[in-house]
Amino acid sequence: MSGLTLYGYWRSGPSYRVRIAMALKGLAYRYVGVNLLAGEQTEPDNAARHPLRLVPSLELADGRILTQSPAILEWLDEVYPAVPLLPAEPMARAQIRAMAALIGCDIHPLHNLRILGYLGAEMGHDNESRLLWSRHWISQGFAGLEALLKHTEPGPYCWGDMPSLADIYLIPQVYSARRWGIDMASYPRLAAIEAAALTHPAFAAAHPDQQPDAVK
Ligand SMILES: N[C@@H](CCC(=O)N[C@@H](CS)C(=O)NCC(=O)O)C(=O)O
Repeated sequence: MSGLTLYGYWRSGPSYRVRIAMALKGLAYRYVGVNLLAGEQTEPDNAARHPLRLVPSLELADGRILTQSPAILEWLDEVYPAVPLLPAEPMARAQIRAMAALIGCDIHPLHNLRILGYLGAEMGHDNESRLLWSRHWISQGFAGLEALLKHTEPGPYCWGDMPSLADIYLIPQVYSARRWGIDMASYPRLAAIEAAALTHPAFAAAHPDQQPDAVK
C-alpha cells in the first residue's frame, strides 16, 4: 500500500485521470468516493480538503493533501518515476502536454457540473441548450485533437507505443463525450486510441464502472 488516499467520484474525469496514472505506476491506494450528485463536495470534510470544493484530492501518508489533477499527476510522476508519464525527448513532451492541456483547459472545464448548474440556475438555460453547449465545446476540442494527432509518433496511443499523459486525459474525456451523445465515428483516431487503451489493464482498472462508488 502506498499510504495514499484518493478522494474522487467514479464519473469525474479528473479523478479518472489520477486513477489511470496510479494504476500505470502500480500504486495501491485507498479510494474514498465523494458523491457529487448528492452535493458531498460542498460538505465540510471536502471543503477542508479542496479550496474549490471539487474532486479529486490526494491525501499523502503524512496527512498533507494535494489538489488539481495536473499537479497531482506531476507529483506522482516526480515521486514515482519508474513508469514515466512522459517520454524523455523535449518536443515529444511538449506535444503530449499540449494534448493534455487542450483537454484539461479547453474542453473539460466548459461542461463541468458546477458550470452547467450555473448556466441553468443563474442564466436560465434549459437542458437542451446546455446539451448543445457541452456537445459544441467537446466537438470543437476533439476536432483540434484529431489535428494534433496527425503530428505525433504513430502507434496505438496518442504518442506511439507508450501510454502517456495525453492518454490519461483523453480516455476520461472520451468516456464523458459518449455520455453527452458525441458520435465518436467523427473522430476515428480518438476512437482507435480509446479502443487500444481500454484493453490495457491500468486503464481497465481505473474505469468508472470498476470503482466502489459506481452506481450500476
Ligand atoms: N481543475 C480541476 C477540476 C476538478 C473538477 O472539475 N472536478 C469536478 C468533477 S469532474 C467536480 O468536483 N465538480 C463538482 C461540482 O461541479 O460541484 C482538476 O483538474 O482537478
